[in-house]
Formats: sequence, C-alpha cells, structure tokens
Amino acid sequence: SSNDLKSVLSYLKKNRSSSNISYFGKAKGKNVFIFHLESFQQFLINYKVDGKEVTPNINKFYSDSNTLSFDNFFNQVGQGKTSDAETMLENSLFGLPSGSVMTQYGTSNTFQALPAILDQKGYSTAAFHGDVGSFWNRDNTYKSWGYQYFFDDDYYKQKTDYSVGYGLKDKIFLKQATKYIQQLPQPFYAKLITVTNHYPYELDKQNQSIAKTTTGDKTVDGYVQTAHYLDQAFGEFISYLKKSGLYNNSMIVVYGDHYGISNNHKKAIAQLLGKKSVSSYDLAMFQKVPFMIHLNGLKGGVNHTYGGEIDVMPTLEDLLGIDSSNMIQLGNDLLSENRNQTVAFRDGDYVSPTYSKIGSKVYDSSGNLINNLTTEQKKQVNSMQSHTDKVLSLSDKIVTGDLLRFYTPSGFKKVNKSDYSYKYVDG
Ligand code: GP9
Ligand code: MN
Repeated sequence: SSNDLKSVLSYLKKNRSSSNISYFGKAKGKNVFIFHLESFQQFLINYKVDGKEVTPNINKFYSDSNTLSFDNFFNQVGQGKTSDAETMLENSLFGLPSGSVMTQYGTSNTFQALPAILDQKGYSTAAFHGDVGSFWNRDNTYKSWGYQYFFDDDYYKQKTDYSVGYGLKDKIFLKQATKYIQQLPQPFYAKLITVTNHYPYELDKQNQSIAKTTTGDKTVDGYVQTAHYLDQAFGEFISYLKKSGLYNNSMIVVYGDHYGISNNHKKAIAQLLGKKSVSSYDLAMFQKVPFMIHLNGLKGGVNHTYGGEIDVMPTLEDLLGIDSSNMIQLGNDLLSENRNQTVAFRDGDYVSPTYSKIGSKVYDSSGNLINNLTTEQKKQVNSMQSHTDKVLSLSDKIVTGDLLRFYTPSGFKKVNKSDYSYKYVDG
C-alpha cells in the first residue's frame, strides 16, 4: 500500500549512508564485468591442499594493487541461493523468507535494477550463463531488470562432454562467451554466471588437476577440485581481457554467491579449517564470500568493513558516479565512511565488528559466547537486532507488495518488459 511505501521512504531517508567522495565516479563510463564465482567461499582465498594453492589466479587478483578486496563480506542468501545473490547484487533487495524473488515475482514486479539504470545511461547490458534460460526464471526476470541481452545455453555450441551438472563447463562457457562480448557496444555491463563449482562438485578426469581434500566427507572433498577448475577458467578469462584490451577499460567485479559447504558438514569444515570443532560463530564466519573490484588506477588493498551482498549495488553506483540517494535500495555503500556494519542474514541472525547474534546466542568479535549481557551490551545488541528485522521486513514489503510500481525515482524510466526478447535466432 502507499502507507508501506511511505514507511520505506522515511526509513531510507534516515538510514542511507552517503557515498565516498574519494571514490565517487572513479569508474564512470567504464565497462563493467560482474564475474559470478559459483558457491565460492572466502576461505578458499590462499587456501592450500598438499602445499598447492587451490585458486592461484583468484589469489593473485585478490592481492593486485589495483584490486579493492573485502575480507568481511558475507553472503546473505536464503532458499533462493544464486537467485537471491543476483537479486541482492542488482537490486539491493533481499531474497524472501522462503522461495525466490526471481521465481515468484521476477515476471510480474516492477524493478529498478542496475542493468536498467545503466541502460538508461547509454550502456549495453548482457547476462551470460551456460544453463537453460528458464532456471530461476532468469529469462523473464532479466527483462524486468532491463537486460538487453541474455546469452543462455542456446547461444553456445554444445557437445556431449561440454557440460557437467547444471550446464556448460566454465572454461568452455567463458571461451564461447567472448565471441558475444566482442560484439557488445561499449560501454557495456556484462554479468557472467559460472556453474561448474556447484554441488556435487563433479568434474571429468582430464580437468582434475589438484588433489581432493581428505576429510572423508564425500560431498565435501571434491569442492577444492571444482574450485581449482573455476580458478583456471577465471585465469583464462582474465588473459582474454588483457589480450583484448578490455582489462584496462573495465571495472571487474568478482564475487562468490553463497557457501559451497553447508552447515551439515561440521566435522569436515573443522578439518578444512584446521580446528578441533566449529562453533555457531565459526559457521557464521564461514559464510564469508569474496568481493573484489578491480579497476585500473584504483587504490587497492584489503578493506575490513563488514558488509554483504545487499551492499554491492550502492557501492558500484558510487564508483560509477551514479547518485542513488533517491533510489529504493536497502544496502549501503561499502566505501562509505559512516556505514552501519550490521550484516543481516535472511534468518534474522546478524554479524558485526562488535557483536554477532547466531540463533539465540550473542558472541563478541573474537567468537566468545557472551552469557550475561551488560546493560550497555543489551542496548547495542537490541539496536542491531532491530536494524536487522527492519531491513528484512521492509524488503519483504517492497517485494510482496510490488511497491516499486508506485515509485519511479526522478531520472529513471520505468522498464518496459516487452522491449526485450532473448530468443536465439540461428544465422
Ligand atoms: C543454475 C545455477 C545454480 O542455473 O545458477 O543455482 P543454485 O543452485 O546455486 O542456486
Ligand atoms: Mn549458486
């Protein structure tokens, strides 16, 4: 209702953090790549098996002097998994308490997504994925989000051994995607969704080039092997970008969408981390995923701010020089100086640099359980909880009430879904 919209707008007015003037517009007019690392967790960065780096190319990228990396960046997905990550990244709205925004509302709702915003600023916009276009209702949702092109599996040459699990193997997918990337008018916004590093982490023999881990947990031990393959695919793609010159005039954003190893595998997780056992706090920290931004001339380094997927869109807008102060977005710029660092999980738990609430328990920043909260601690914890509850419930209102249909920010044109068609036409 319009009252719900009012409460959203008044919340945002008080709580949206401002952009950072030393970063604002640094990537203005550049091409943008969003490189989706499937099921890729932060612990893989610089992780070794038998003394061998699992992800040498991603590690190098992480530490590059022109890469801004975040080491307290959390996935915030719910049941919608990849689709929740996409929804957060490109709309700064959360997934739902159950189900998926893209599946349930992607076709019908009004959105003001990043591709649409950039389209209206003269960008061409394209998504690439080696699975069927209908998975997670992408083929409809992407129209609502303003994607001009969606290169789904129909656009790539298929052979029997080209695919594993959900779709084309990453190396084959990325290699074929370059053919379309080459033709995109610049500046462009291109999202590439990989898939090989997906449960159950299967890979053909000739692509296995690192040993499995030896926890004895069958669903866990192949994970580093497909992650290693994904890393090689990433490395090949970066080489292509360098060769084609795109590396120097693009902002390259790389992120992991969600955990690859679920909390059902506590014993194996403890072994991977070299611990005797893992606490609920350790498992919450295990939800960290990479978030990195590479841009020629950008002052890189590891930023320790606490944030998550909901914060990506305002961060990218800041770098792209887009004023988003009148947009309905629930995250806040990771580069902002006075941002709220409470990271909401979809189940109502949260983590922060001071206290974290997991289940019914509160932990300090070293992971110690706090049994009796002081009055001052109680005050802080309550305020972080109410922030968490508030952003989640506002997001649910926006999505389930389709509130964005009642609010068009000045300077933004409502997306017309019938402008788009993604059908592959041969020849
Ligand atoms: C399939 C892929 C997998 O197209 O994106 O989604 P997930 O199972 O990770 O949510
Ligand atoms: Mn996924």
